[in-house]
Amino acid sequence: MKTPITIKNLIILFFLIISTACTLQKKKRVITFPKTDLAAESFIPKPLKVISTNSGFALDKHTAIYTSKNNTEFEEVGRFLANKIKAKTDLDLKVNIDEILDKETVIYINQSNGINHNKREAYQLYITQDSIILNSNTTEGAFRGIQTLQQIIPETSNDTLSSTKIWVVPTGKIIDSPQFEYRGAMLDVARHFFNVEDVKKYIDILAYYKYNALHLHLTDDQGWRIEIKSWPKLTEIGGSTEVGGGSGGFYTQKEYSEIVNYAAIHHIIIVPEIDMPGHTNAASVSYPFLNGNGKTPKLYKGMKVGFSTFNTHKDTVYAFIDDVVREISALSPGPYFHIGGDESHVTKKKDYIYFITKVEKIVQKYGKRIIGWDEIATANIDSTSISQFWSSKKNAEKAINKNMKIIMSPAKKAYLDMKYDSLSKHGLHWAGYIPVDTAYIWTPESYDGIPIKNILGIEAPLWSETISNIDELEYLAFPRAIGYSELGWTTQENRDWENYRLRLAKQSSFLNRMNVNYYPSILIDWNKNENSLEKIEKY
Ligand code: TNX
Repeated sequence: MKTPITIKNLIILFFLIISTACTLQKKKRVITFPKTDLAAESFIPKPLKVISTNSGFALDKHTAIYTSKNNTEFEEVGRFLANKIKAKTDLDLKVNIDEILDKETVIYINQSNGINHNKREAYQLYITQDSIILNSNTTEGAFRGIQTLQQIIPETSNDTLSSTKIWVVPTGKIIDSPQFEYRGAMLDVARHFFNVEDVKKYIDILAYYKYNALHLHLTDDQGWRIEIKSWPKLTEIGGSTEVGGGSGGFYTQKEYSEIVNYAAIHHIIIVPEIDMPGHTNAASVSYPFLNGNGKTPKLYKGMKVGFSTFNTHKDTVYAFIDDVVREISALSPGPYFHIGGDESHVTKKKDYIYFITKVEKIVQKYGKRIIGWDEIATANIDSTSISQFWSSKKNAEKAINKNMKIIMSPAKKAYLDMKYDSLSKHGLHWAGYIPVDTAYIWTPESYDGIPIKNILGIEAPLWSETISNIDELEYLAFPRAIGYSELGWTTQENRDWENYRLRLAKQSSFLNRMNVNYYPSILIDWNKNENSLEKIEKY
């Protein structure tokens, strides 16, 4: 009697399988997607490799996001994506919910050791009709990958394809990794102060374009902008004014940590800069024993550079610097501490060299690597220290001879505070005008003969002598900062101005949605339906 029972069971099992398959089949909508082309999407920065498969993934209210099990950092990336999708489409996607069966489309964000790539931020995206799989070895990679994904979710749903609203994501495969490991922007909060909310908004936009560092120029002649508990007058006195005589301001340590944490959620490190031995008037007004230029320091509201210096001979000055570096380093998880070092025109050469070498050791004691403006390469410093190239080829050669890494910020190409043209409302032009094409068309990989093996990355500095609020900040930073993101991420073979300007034109919908006051350069045919005409009239 054994055999018939088995046959009966098999028959039951067979019908069970058939009926389940039919139910699943019934649930699955058959959607005929319009032909898509993933490779033609307006990504910025352009990924390394994009292959189109010409169909569509239906993002809709049934889509669920799943992230690698027991990995809270990946789960945070999933939630970050869900929030961004909500802001763009108003869809409320669930993250890591238990039941999966009735979900028709799924986004998986996977920690996978299978990405054969030595760059931490590498990721791969596989988009098919049913699923989007994002693989990366690291959380940073997953985070960069979801920026790419955000860029291909359309602004509007296609309501003719199905009874529910769906957003059609083009299918295909993306293999991506950055060319340079350091992709930074710098904000000068010393000449004019920008509050925590302003900095957070800047971070939001930078993260979307895969920046990974924000350098804060925290001190200068006109202002000291970060609380140092052991030296309270720095902010009390030194933080009390700014260029033009406004009331200045500063970050309490709590506020600075708020910026650091906000940046960390966006996988951006904060690079704190205490500029010295020059650009130190605000510190010397607060504590006159620091001063080394023989004059009585007074609060300064002008725009000149090069008149101030610390006294490089006093032990008390180095004890002061030790406290400052210790307090700031404890609040800054990133690996770098920027010591400035530029334009110390009233510091004797031998004193400058002595000073930089001593300060390098203080910074190293607190576990950080120094970055300094290109002049620091004139001192006797370690190959582990980093030179930020802004103008002197000679200093770059010195850095190369010392086997140092270099961050590329040539003023003629990468200074966000240079005017676009003679009509620009804000900005300076000592290094020239930098229209949107000039900002993009140059090769950091070989600029001024600096070999690529020495280049850590690129950074776009925004000095704030001529800007005092977020609208003015955005006017100078955007759209040029978008181009610098591509110079840092995308290889030279994949960059092309004519192609870039078309992709840049498409960024207006994101920039408008984020309420960014970008400069509507006439070199770009901004999408006409995005209120940009209104903006063009405004300028
Ligand atoms: C030069 S670049 C400076 C800054 C000014 C800037 C204005 C550099 C290291 N120093 O102090 O703000 O020019 O463009």
